[in-house]
Amino acid sequence: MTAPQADAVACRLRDARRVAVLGGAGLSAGSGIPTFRGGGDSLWSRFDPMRLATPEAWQADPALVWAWYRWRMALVAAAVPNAGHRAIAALAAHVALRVVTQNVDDLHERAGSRDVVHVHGRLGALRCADCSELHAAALAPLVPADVPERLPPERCTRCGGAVRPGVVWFGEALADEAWDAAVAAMACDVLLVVGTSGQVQPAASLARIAASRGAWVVEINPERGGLSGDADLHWPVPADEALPAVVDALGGA
Ligand code: BV8
Ligand code: ZN
Repeated sequence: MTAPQADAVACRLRDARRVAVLGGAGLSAGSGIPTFRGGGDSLWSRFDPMRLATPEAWQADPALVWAWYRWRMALVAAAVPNAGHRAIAALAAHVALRVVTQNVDDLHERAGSRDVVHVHGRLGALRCADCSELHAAALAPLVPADVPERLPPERCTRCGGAVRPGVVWFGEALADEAWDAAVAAMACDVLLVVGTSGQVQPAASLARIAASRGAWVVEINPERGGLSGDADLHWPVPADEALPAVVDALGGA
């Protein structure tokens, strides 16, 4: 028997011409990637974002920042997509779907989703902090336990500058191309807001943009958060439970 919420979402999806997902760290929690906020092993309960995820932190201590991101790259490399990622990839067989994520991992892509918009960049999209040259990730593989607490950044092959992770830090502008694609995706009939606390702007404003354009918004998150007020339905279950149930209700992958 499917949950009534799964049937309600499937019913909306059947009538939708365009569908979007706005995802956050909760989607990858089921793959063992820690979320940012909240208790347990969340990142910001263990680390100070101002010392690790700002341009000022990079200026002050690039070895510390680089080591922290190498540790996170190793966590992601060791993780596999969960049933939530796989269900989103499967949904694309049923509806015209755009995936917008705040996550910097590649688990959607590895689950089979195409054209994922990463509004906060990607861990693997390395670039030179000085000349912006892109650097394909030809880094030595690491396991999380082996990443030292400090690690000099790789050097740019063009100018010798330090190579930085391709993520958007606090105080940095989002890439125009990603932001424009995200806003365009919000012109949808149904928006699935999955696993985000809605604390970080401007990404959090995307749900309001979709709602103001007439989208029906469902929030899939065990907790209520900053975007609950924009949702027509709050479904308080983990993503890797809810999303496969929606695909089942639609008639399988
Ligand atoms: C900018 C780096 C301007 C990448 C990240 C005061 C008020 C308003 C705004 C501001 C303010 N002061 C400063 C700002 C702006 C600031 C901001 O929003 N700050 C907030 C926090 C106060 N924003 C910025 O600085 C942005 N840039 O504004 O630029 C500008 C313009 C022109 C020129 C120059 C500058 C840039 C923001 C980028 C931030 N980057 N990190 C990295 O290292 O990864 S933030 C970090 O938060 C991640 O990137 C992440 O993507 C993002 C959002 O977090 P969530 O994904 O929502 O994750 P969270 O842990 O919070 O929540 C997880 C949720 O999952 C929870 O709700 C939980 O219940 C749920 N969950 C758990 N398990 C499950 C689940 N759900 C479903 N299933 C489960 N199993
Ligand atoms: Zn360079």
